[in-house]
Amino acid sequence: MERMICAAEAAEVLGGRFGARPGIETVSVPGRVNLIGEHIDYHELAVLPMAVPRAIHIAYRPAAGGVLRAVSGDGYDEIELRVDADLAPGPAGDWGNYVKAAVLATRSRWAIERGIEAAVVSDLPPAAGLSSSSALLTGFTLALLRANGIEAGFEELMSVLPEGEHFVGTRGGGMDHAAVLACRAGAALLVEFAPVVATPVSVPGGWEFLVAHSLVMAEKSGAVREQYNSRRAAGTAGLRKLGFQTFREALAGGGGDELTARARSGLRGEELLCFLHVTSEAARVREAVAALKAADMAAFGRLLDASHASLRDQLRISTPEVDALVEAARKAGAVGARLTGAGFGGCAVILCRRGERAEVKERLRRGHYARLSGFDPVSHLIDAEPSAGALLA
Ligand code: NG1
Repeated sequence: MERMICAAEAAEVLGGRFGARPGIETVSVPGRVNLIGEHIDYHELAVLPMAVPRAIHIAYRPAAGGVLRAVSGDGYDEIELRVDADLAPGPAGDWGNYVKAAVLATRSRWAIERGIEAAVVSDLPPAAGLSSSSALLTGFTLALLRANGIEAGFEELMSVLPEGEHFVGTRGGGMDHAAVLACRAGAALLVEFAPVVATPVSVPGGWEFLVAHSLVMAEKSGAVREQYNSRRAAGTAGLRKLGFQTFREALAGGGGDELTARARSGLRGEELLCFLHVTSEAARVREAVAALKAADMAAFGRLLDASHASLRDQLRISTPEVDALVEAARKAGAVGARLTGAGFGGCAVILCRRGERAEVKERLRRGHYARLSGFDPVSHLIDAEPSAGALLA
């Protein structure tokens, strides 16, 4: 039986490390799985993520003198900094970078004086494409704001969090922050940008999603970061060569064959491939939202498959391990499957008919995972019930 980690455990860790004084509050931020719309949020195109029932829980209490001290239940190094200090990033992969990013994001809009004592526990697998980094950044931002008596809303938070994440070095978009804040239980979230608008779209009762790990860590704060950023740069370079300022402008005429022909005659190599991924994925998001609203599971499944093919062949962010997992999921009875998140490892999102998910999991376990070492069913197969974001939990 899966053991759920909860906020009370973070409070225990906090009391154990910093003393059991009163005044402890908690904030829980879920991870998210992106159903469709991959590597397009940073081009300000709409995406369709959903929060998952795994989260980062932070227990905190205001601390005097502007000092922030944080411990993690997973044994990472303790962090201590001043909330008014000049903060520079530490080594890539250091969890303190996300805490510093939260301080800077908060300070970019609000005046804060109090620090916090904080403890973090999590059952969200890291580096899996499930947004553990954005959940950490968002959680510390909310804790700092609340400890300073500031209650911020969705738009205000969205005005600082994506930019805050750039401190860590990834030129990502705002999908993750929107999802971990604003998802509703039972629904996916259509996130549009400039301006940011988040609209829940109910997941039909007959659908179930499964998240399965490829067992390859997608450590985006490490080497993969350059790869990730290069896809964004190539897409933007292609866009400019064709004379557009934004992808929305490029797609304003409806996209389709005419735009594809123009790209094929004007672009080559990386720029062409990235451009074609972005424009085709934008169309798939539109169709996926229509399929979700119409409860057309077969159409949604085909769109997942087509998205995977584009991520593998055009954007080239899949790996043999993720391709094998996606293939195994389809053979195991999934209606559709694709890589989810930043890529270069991480997870697949798998669509199943209600009642068949357990069987799909069992087949993956007996077939695909039996050949691999390091498989742990609790961390690597997640029943992705559509969950609530931090502002709605
Ligand atoms: P994950 O899967 O959390 O690494 C990253 C970006 C998203 C988006 C996806 C790809 C961050 C914080 N997250 O997500 O904005 O671009 O990749 O669709 O940069």
